[in-house]
Amino acid sequence: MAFDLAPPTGPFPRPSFDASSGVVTEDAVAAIERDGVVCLRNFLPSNDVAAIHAGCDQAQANPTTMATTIGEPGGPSFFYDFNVSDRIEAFRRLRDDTAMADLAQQLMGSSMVARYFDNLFIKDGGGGAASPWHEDASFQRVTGRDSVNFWVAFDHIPAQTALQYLAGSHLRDEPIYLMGHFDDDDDYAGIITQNRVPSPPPEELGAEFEKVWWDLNPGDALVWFHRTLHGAPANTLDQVRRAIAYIWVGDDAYYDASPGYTDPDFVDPTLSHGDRFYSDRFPKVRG
Ligand SMILES: O=C(O)CCC(=O)C(=O)O
Repeated sequence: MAFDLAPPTGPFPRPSFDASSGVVTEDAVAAIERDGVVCLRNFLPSNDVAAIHAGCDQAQANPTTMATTIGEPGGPSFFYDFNVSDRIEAFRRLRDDTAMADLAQQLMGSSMVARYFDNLFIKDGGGGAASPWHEDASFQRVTGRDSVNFWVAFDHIPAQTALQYLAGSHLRDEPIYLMGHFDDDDDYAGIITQNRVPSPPPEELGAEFEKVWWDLNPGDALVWFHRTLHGAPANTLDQVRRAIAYIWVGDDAYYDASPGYTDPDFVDPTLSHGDRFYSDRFPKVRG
């Protein structure tokens, strides 16, 4: 079965769940446990989105050394940077003053939640780079089940440019697939290889699992486990596509101090290999 990131067509394969109250139903918890991903509607009130759009402009105008911009000069770019919530108030508020950590706690079924990092994504319209198939575990120093990516949309994101997931792929009983660079023209050397294996070709992944996706409005969110395989096509719309991912960990999360690096490499020398994943650097925010 051919498998790629072509925009999916047809009805959405899965329901979505309202998150405006800051609490979700047990059905939403069952969905993420089964599929490894769940779609939450109305997580962020739409009148909060304007401040966030300004925050995106601010982040892009002031990139850190961790930032990457993929694309030819003058063409559409795919920009991403990290820990914007540490320096831009709109993203700090989104992290600290919303029900995000509560929802992450509920979806993981965890007694505690700790903060790991955040990752802002800005894809210009008009094409540019895709987000290749990957599992977030390959970019993290976390083993165990409880690491979720809470990804919030700031624009309308139709199927044409939506994230796609392989439902149930988080349950694979096999090593993590090695981290691959989002930029086809770039590569990694010296990355963590312990307990990791090269990723099989995408068409082999696609043969095993059902592909799922949703159309999103600004303020909707997708939440998935770090072992769920996912990717997204290039943004071929004529408008920008902005989103941020906050990474939260729970009870079943352990620090991976393996030699090598991740991109970027958020380390904590006070933690030893196999320690529960929380510390001053990665603070507990619930429990
Ligand atoms: O927004 C995208 O296209 C990429 C998001 C993603 O892959 C991630 O957060 O892991």
